[in-house]
This record gives sequence, C-alpha cells and structure tokens, in this order.
Amino acid sequence: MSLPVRAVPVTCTRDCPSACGLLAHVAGDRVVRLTGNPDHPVNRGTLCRKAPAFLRRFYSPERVLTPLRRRNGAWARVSWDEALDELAEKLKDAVARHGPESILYYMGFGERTALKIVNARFFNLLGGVTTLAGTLCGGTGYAAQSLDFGPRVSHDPLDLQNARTIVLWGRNPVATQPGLLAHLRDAKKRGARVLLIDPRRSESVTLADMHLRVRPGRDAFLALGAARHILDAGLEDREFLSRRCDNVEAYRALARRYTLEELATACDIAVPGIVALAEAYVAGRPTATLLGWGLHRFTLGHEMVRAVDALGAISGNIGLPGGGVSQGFEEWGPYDSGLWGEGLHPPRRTFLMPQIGREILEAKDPPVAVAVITAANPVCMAPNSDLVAKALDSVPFVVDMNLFLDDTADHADLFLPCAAFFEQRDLVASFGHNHVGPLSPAAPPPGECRSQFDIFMDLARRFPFAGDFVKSDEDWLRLLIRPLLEKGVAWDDLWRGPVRIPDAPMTPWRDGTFATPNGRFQLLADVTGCSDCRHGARYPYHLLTPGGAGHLCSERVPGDHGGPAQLTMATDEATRLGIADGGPARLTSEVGAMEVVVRHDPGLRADVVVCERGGWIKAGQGVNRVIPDMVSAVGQGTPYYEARADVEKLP
Ligand SMILES: Nc1nc2c(c(=O)[nH]1)N[C@H]1C(S)=C(S)[C@@H](COP(=O)(O)OP(=O)(O)OC[C@H]3O[C@@H](n4cnc5c(=O)[nH]c(N)nc54)[C@H](O)[C@@H]3O)O[C@H]1N2
Ligand SMILES: Nc1nc2c(c(=O)[nH]1)N[C@H]1C(S)=C(S)[C@@H](COP(=O)(O)OP(=O)(O)OC[C@H]3O[C@@H](n4cnc5c(=O)[nH]c(N)nc54)[C@H](O)[C@@H]3O)O[C@H]1N2
Ligand SMILES: [Mo]
Repeated sequence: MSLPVRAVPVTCTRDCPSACGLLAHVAGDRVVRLTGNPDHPVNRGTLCRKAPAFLRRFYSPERVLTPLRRRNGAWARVSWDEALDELAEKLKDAVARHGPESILYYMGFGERTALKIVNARFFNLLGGVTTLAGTLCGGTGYAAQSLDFGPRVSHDPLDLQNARTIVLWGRNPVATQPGLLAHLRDAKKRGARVLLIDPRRSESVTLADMHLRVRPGRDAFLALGAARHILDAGLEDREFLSRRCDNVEAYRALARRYTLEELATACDIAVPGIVALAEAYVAGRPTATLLGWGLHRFTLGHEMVRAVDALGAISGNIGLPGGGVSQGFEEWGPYDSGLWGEGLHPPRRTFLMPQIGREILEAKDPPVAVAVITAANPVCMAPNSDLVAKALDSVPFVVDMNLFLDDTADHADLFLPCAAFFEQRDLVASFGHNHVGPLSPAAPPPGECRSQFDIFMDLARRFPFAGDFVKSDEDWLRLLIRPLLEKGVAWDDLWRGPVRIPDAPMTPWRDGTFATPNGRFQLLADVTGCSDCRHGARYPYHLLTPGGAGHLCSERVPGDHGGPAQLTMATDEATRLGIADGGPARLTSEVGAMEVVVRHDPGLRADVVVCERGGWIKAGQGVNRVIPDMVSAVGQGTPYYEARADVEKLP
C-alpha cells in the first residue's frame, strides 16, 4: 500500500537569486518530490531543471550521516558528544592561548538563511574571531551601485510587467535564475524586446531579440558609446540630469573623450550595434536593465557597473516603472542586524575572502589555530585553489560543516554532517526578489545529520554564555524577524508561504531623491584608459567560468562528474590549434594548469574560452586551480573573469 503524500511549503536555499517557493511532497519520513509552489508570486509554480537532482543528491549514499574525525589521514566515525566536546576544547584553548582572532569563521554561500545570524553571534560571544571581508560573489556591483544611488535597491521583479525593453547585461537567467523566467516570457508575450549583452551565446540567447557579443571586461566602453550617441543626438533626459545628478559636465566630457569608432573598437561592438543599444534605452523606454554578476568579476568591474547605471540615468530610466538598473537584493536585509553581535567586542581582524589562501598563510599575530567552515567549499570555489588547500593544511584544526566530503573536506580534521534545507525550520530571504519564504522540516534529517542551528546550540551549551544564547529556533526566529513583525507581518503567515517585505519598493527612487550623501545621483566622471589585460600575449584567452545550468556552483553528487572539465572554444580557434571537438588539451595560466576536453562552438568569440565553475578538483576538474587570487579595485570582490589562459593540444 502506498503511503499518503502531504505537501509542505518550503523555500529553496540554493545560492541562487530565485529563492523559489517549493512544495515538498512527503511520504512517510522522506521527501519524494519537489514541485514549484504556485502561490509564490515570483517563480509562480515553476521549478528549475536542477530541482529533481536535489533529492538524488540529498538521499545519495554519499551523504555523510555521522560526525567524522580524521585519524592518521583517514576518516573515523565519532559521536556528536565526542565531536562537540573536542571542538569546544579546541576553541577554548585557542582563545586562551592566542586570543579569539586565532579562530577563523568562514561562512560560505551554501545556505544564507535567517538562523545563520545566530551562528555568527556564537563567534561574537566567544570574543569576536577572525571573519571575512569582501566576497567571492557580488561585492563589486554592490559597492559600485552604492556610489551612484546610495545603498543598492533594485526594482521588484514584478515591475518587469511595465518594461518595454529588458536588457540582460552580463546576466544569464535561463541558467542562473530560472525563477524569473515566467516574468521574462510574459514580458515577451506582451511585446517587450529582450537584449542580451554577453561575450558568449549563453543559454539566455534563446530569450533575446538582439545579442551584443561584447569583449570581456569592456562593457564600460559599450555603455559610454551608447551614451555618446544619445548625447550627440540630444536625446538625453535633461531634466533628470540637471535636477537630480552630480558630475554632469565631467560625464559629458567623458562620453566625448573617445569617438564612437574608438569606443566600438574598445568593446568590439560595431557602431550600428552601439546605436541600436542607445535606441533601446531611449525609444524603447521604459527599459529595465538586469545587471548580472558577470560584470562584477573584473578588477575594474565597478566602472562597468557605474557606466551602465549612468546610461540608465541619462536615458531617463531611473525611478521609472519598468525601468531601472537592477542588480540584487539584500538577503540579510529583513532581519534584526543587531543580533549578529558585532558590537559585543572591539573591531577584530578580517581576512579578504578573494585571497583567503594567502591571508591564512600570512597571518602571524596570531596565526590561525582553528578554522570553522560552514556551507562552503572554498578549496574548489575560491580562486587559486592550490594555495587555499595549502593554507588549510597549515591550520592545526579545521572543521567543515557540510553534507558531502568535497574538496574542502579533504583538508579538514572534523566533519559535522548537516541537514538539507527541507529538513529544518528557518526563514529565507532572497538576493533576487522581495519575498521571505518559510522552511519547515518536511522530513527528518537522515542518520545523525543536524541543522547548523542545532549544532551551534549544542556546542554553546559547553560555554559560559549558554544561558542567554541557547534558545529554541522559534524563539530566535521571533527575535530575528522583529523588524518584519513591526511592519505588520503576522508570524503565522510566514509559515504558510512567501510573504512580501511590506516596505520594499516596486520602483525605487521614484521621487528623484537618492540615498547618496547629498541626495543626488552620482554620474561616474572617469574610466580607466583602455589598456589591455595583464599577460595578454603569453595568455591570449579570456577565461570565463560562468554558472552552468545543471548545477549550482560546486553542489554535485560525488562521483557524478563524468571525466575532465569541458572547455568551450571558438571552432576556428580550436581548429587552428589542431584540437578536435572532444579532443584533450591543457589549460594553463600564471598560477596553474589542468587537463580539459575541448568543445567547439562556432558562435564563441575567438579570444574567449569558457569552463563552467564548480566541478570538483578530486574529480579532475576544479577550474579555480588556474584562476589567480586577485581583488577588485572597489568593493573587495573577486575578479574571476579577469583570468587569462592559454590552451595547448594534448596528444
Ligand atoms: N571560477 C569561478 N569560481 C567562482 C565563481 C565564478 O564565477 N568563477 N563564482 C563565485 C560565486 S558567485 C560564489 S557565490 C562562490 C560560492 O562559493 P561557496 O559557497 O564556497 O561554494 P558552493 O559550491 O556554493 O558551496 C556551498 C556549499 O554549501 C553546502 N550546503 C548547502 N546547504 C547546506 C546546509 O544547509 N548546511 C550546510 N552546512 N552546508 C550546506 C553545499 O553542500 C556546498 O558544499 O563561488 C565563487 N566561485
Ligand atoms: N544553474 C546555476 N545557477 C546559479 C549559479 C550556478 O552556478 N548555476 N550560481 C549562482 C550564483 S553564486 C550567482 S552569484 C548567480 C550569478 O548569475 P549570473 O549573473 O548569471 O552570473 P554568471 O553566471 O557568473 O555570469 C553571467 C554572464 O556574464 C557573462 N560575462 C562574462 N564576462 C562578461 C563581460 O565582460 N561582460 C558581459 N556583459 N558579460 C560577461 C558570462 O558569459 C555569463 O553568461 O547565479 C546563481 N545561480
Ligand atoms: Mo554568487
């Protein structure tokens, strides 16, 4: 007899801007199917192609079901009490001997839910440990937009219904934000045009009416070219410029510094393409720009983002329903930020996330004694993997909280097995929309797996601050969402399904007042001259490592990799090097080399090679072994796409 199936509303916590509302269909103590929640106003019942594989991953025999301790190089099973007693002892010992800064807390992007704030508070109660500065993800764009508008605010995705033109600028929602597709497809049905600006024919080309294959890292010149055309034709929004903007003359001079032909050469888009883009921003208004993370991943990414912001401004698209230059949302925004506990101690040391390997290795006063890594796979996902691995090996005690023995676990001493998203209670905000969604334990965690929240509560029982800290998940959640409750959200409603943050704007900046120091929009006044990337000659290709449609970063089922990483190259370029479609090659950069299988793509730029991010090193992939660990000039982001590489045929 088959078990009755019930549906529990949950929210996807994969590191994706969609944060989709899902229904977990449960039979007995197992989730047997995930479907899209039709009541979620953003994903509207849709489900991405990765979701069916989540269940295969979470119920895979490779999932770790008990705490593990490394002994003489091999993992051995230990009890939770043994594991947490030892961890508590190591933490206390590190604080006593070298001070709390000898502990590194490394929180990744695998699960950024409300209760993670409480985990961070644990380390602040400990005295304030070394934490991370900067980010592997969106820091550059956040900082750039904040210079122009004041702290970043984006148009609600539901505002896309007012757009006549949608520009996907360095963003690939068909692969990386499937939860938005219902809105993009609706807009198209209504007659809106979609433009794609991307060096490669990404999956999102299927949505696009026009595709500009810009040279990587040169979008500032493309945006300036479009601006120059608008200014030359006298089509700029003069009222917005004079009443709402600073730096107008400097910006006009900047747009005229180069001829349209020079700008076309710099970004490698011919003049008619630039003119068509300019017209899309003016005649095609309202024009909604969705800026992607593709623009962040450059040293000068802030100039690229700011040049697009400025194009939105002079074309009269800022503060306009259906317009805007939108990039992301604050996933921690809805919660009480005081609960992180930053104020509980004097300012403490931070390590740059983009250079985590060298930061650990160079730390002297004090050196790192204990590293606690949660929901992250830095050995695979941070740049310069070999250095990150070496750095973790130099730390006497490394704790990894995850579900699988991935590349980072290979360098850990203690592994604590965690619950999957639908096995715990929590709340989930999004970096791609304005809704907060529930997580309810639809099924129990398998084996001895526990939520990170549970683990930290149990660990804290071993510390003198347990009294104030150890509470139920419900007690902590009520404290965390106090700002939402004060805005009139009802506690019970949060558990029924997605709730919109009440004061989040549909169209930000409608009144023309910005959150900059003087209330005016800041046009950028300068861009760095168009010199070529470092190592251009020795390493002729731009190496782009975007997210693949089938996986979320390094979240894979171990053993599911199927051979070496695939590297896509322009067909003519591969042929010139004598590399057949499917042929082996070596990908080399200034920091490393790896073997790849080359795939021909007749539509790719000749100066670009593409390798999907996230394949594991131990499966022979791990593209971050060849990506140097740099930091962006503004926003402490990670310029992954600035990497240059060479490709050689292998016999
Ligand atoms: N080459 C290259 N590298 C990149 C990028 C790039 O463009 N190119 N992009 C970067 C970007 S944008 C990002 S955000 C980073 C991501 O960097 P990371 O966060 O380090 O990498 P992920 O692969 O997302 O790993 C998330 C981990 O969290 C675990 N996890 C998932 N759910 C839970 C949970 O409930 N509890 C616990 N404890 N763990 C959980 C998953 O199993 C997974 O191992 O990677 C960056 N790396
Ligand atoms: N399926 C899937 N979904 C994901 C992820 C994943 O790995 N897989 N990752 C998640 C994460 S961590 C994040 S941060 C988001 C990121 O989501 P996206 O914003 O889509 O970011 P990327 O995939 O890094 O890059 C987007 C596009 O930028 C293009 N690009 C590269 N260089 C340039 C350039 O110089 N100019 C322009 N105009 N375009 C350029 C790339 O070719 C790519 O198609 O997606 C999330 N969603
Ligand atoms: Mo990201």
